[in-house]
Amino acid sequence: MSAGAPVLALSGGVGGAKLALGLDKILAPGALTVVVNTGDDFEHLGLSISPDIDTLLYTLSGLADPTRGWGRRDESWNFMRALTALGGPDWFALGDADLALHVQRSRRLAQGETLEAISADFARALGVATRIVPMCNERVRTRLRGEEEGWLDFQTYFVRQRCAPVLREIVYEGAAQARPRTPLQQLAADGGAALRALVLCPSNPWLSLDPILALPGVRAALGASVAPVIAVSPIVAGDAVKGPTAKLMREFGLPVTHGSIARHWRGLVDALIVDVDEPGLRESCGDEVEIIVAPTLMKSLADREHLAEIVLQAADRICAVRAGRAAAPSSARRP
Ligand code: FO1
Repeated sequence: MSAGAPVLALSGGVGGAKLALGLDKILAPGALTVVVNTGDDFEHLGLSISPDIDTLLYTLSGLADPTRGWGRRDESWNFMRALTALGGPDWFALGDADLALHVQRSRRLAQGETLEAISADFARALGVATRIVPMCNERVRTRLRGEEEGWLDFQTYFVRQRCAPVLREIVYEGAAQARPRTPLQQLAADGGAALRALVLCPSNPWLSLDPILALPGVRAALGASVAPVIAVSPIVAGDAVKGPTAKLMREFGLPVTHGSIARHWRGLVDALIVDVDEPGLRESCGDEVEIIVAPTLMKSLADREHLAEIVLQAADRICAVRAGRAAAPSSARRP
């Protein structure tokens, strides 16, 4: 299939951005659209912060800090030093160059512009051809109920309390009232007929992708997609690569296995890419789902591009099989 055919990816967090970079590098400029989670967004110091949009923006523009995965590389921290000296909150680190982006976004939002328009301008300004689209423009907030702590905002849980609270419940406040942005509306309208692939990046399903699927019509659109839906499991060597995925799964009584991820995506995906096979994985996926065993730990750029190739090859294979079937009598694809 041509490198120019459009691909839609859903992503959030650092892990998702890694695969998005691999897709960005192997596809033609502008072929990739990434719909990004905004459930992590919050207001801090009077600024509107959109961490998952920024992580993707910095990752695709080569500005991301390679160690942390979030924020910019080669940062200076004069602002944080001065803020702390004034008794300001120091738990959420804002580098000097990163701060400029938050100030500019906040200023433009306050003038009534949309997060979508601002994000598109930032991508252009940073030379990113891939379309970076927030899942919606309305305020949606992932909130978590800790066993001891009660309800927490996402960044309070994730950064301030370093994911220590034992989670009992997750809600995506505002999702039901939000309007999914154009790529998702397009998917609902045409079933992704023009898409080469629809990719669920290896983000935390519960924290980074479910907010997107919680928007009206998105889960149904995914389930009805004629484009192949390819998911990459965020579990590697029986654990999460980074962040609270494994801990969250244990707290929800889920085995930290690809089987749990497969059950979470059951009925939505056509292929699941895992680092190792597991007994019973096929049953967890549901019939007709292809299980692909491939290296999913992305340390280098080559790893990111290689995994992206595997994702697209899976999609092309599924398309070819379907095209072949189209000649034969039609068969129901998914239960
Ligand atoms: N994560 C941290 O663990 N500590 C921080 O101080 C921190 C600051 C920060 C600033 C800007 C930004 O865009 C992201 C930042 N993150 C920080 C990461 C952020 O909390 C997470 O990347 C997402 O919310 C989870 O995917």
